[in-house]
Amino acid sequence: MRQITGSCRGWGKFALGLGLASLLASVDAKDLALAEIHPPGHIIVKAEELFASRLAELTRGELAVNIKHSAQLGNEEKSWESVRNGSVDVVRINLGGMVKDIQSARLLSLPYLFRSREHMWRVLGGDFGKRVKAEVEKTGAVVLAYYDSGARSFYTTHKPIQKRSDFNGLRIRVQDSPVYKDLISELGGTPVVVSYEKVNEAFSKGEIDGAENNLPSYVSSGHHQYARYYSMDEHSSVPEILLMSKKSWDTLTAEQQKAVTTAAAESSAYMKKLWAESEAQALAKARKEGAVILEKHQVYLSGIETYAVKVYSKYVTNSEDLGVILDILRSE
Ligand code: GTR
Repeated sequence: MRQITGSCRGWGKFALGLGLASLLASVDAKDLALAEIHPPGHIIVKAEELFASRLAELTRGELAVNIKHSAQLGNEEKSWESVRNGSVDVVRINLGGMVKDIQSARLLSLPYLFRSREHMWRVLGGDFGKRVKAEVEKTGAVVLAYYDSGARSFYTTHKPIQKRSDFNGLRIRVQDSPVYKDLISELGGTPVVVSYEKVNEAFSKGEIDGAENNLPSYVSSGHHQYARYYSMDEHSSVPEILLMSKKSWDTLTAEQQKAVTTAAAESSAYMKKLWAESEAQALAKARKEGAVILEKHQVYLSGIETYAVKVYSKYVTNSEDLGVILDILRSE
């Protein structure tokens, strides 16, 4: 517990706009640390700031979220571990980094599964979303919300990727996920696992020739300064997830839990609204700073897709999952 002193730094304009500072000035607040790898200014951190300000408002200052951005609490792998063992209260990670433990995350990470963001959101809003939640909650973490992550595309240092054979001989950074590693191998490249915070270093040391990510992360991380060719193949759309440790969740009153769920849902909706704008801003900044963007029609998708979908046979291993994947592929 700590005394809030009246400082509203980092709580965002929403809290300030509502005159919350004075309301909260003398309330005993329970601090909730939120582990985040992105820096301030990233759209995800903006969503978390809204989560924090709304939660403070809904609980009249009882719960204070302290955003530990820029990997202050360690990398994403560490966050996933910490939220399960209860050593951190809240984490925001990408489902792509949970595949070793969560079968539905493995399926979600399969390349070219979703046709659009809207398609991904519809699938998450249905039975598949319930399955993800159930599998994650078995591990000791409570699912608070999903956030947009757009579509991930490849980017490279020396020449653009346009077709399958362009991967030959390239070392491509991936998250620590067997699905992504196999994807790069199938495409003819060499996967190199590097933690997100260390990717710039790997580029500058010449240890990798490329990576893949969505536009806001490509630019906010500064990867565009090393890998100037961004090829919009949009091979995967794996959402972000906001989780609370069960240990912290159980210390909250029912009313506080309700406030947490509401604030998380509002922050997700807020982010959904801002996502397209944030992609457009990132694209404009990338172009302005010298990135060469290859539009989807300039990337010969068929050659890449044909190889990429070979990984399905390894990860869709039973008839239930096959049914799930076919349903997703066929769904509107
Ligand atoms: C970002 C995502 C992070 C992390 C990162 C990565 O887009 O928001 O959670 O997954 O990509 O590639 O490691």
